[in-house]
Amino acid sequence: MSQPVVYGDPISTFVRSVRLTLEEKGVPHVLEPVGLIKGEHKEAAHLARNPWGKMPAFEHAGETFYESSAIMHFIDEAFDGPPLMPSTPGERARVNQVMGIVESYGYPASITNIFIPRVLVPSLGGQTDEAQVAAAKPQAELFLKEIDRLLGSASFFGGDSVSLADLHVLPVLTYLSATPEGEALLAARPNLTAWMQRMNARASVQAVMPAA
Ligand SMILES: N[C@@H](CCC(=O)N[C@@H](CS)C(=O)NCC(=O)O)C(=O)O
Repeated sequence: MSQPVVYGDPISTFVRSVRLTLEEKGVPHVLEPVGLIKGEHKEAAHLARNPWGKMPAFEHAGETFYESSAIMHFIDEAFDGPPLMPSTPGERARVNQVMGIVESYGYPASITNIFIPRVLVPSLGGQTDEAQVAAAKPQAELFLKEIDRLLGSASFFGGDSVSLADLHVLPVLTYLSATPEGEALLAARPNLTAWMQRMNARASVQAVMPAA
């Protein structure tokens, strides 16, 4: 059977989460590049895959999906390899809760309103909107406080082994920690910092996010 295809840019957090999921399951895949900076996700070819003009999109054996959490659950259920969801309803709800937090609160605060204006915009010759960054800091702080609480003293968000929640959080925290704001917020969270180090040592992370 042909390999699953991920459409997107390797720098995108949600593309990274989907690719990390495939790597953790041991599933070889094809990355079909869609340039984020070039705006290729707003062109007709990609809009046909995802009408919202977002990445990733995903294709396997004639089925196509978008929305990273749906894709990640599909991969976990459709392929052999270690399960990436815990076994009890409570633990599963916790993993889904963390994934929802990433999508609804963590990503907008950390990426849209801190990483992009602080790092990406200047790298492209623009100027940081300081008011945008300052306004996002309390939300980023709450994001870290809450996921720190949910992680607690566990090794991973789903318990003893890596879960989809870990794979959704990591790419966002990696970019946030590359900003002075994120670095300061993370310095106050030793459990989360240790979790990041554990994650960064994984072969999947080194394959998908080699600079992490
Ligand atoms: N809820 C979507 C969000 C996808 C998303 O926002 N992707 C970003 C890249 S990390 C994107 O496509 N941004 C381009 C844009 O908003 O124009 C998912 O989980 O797949």
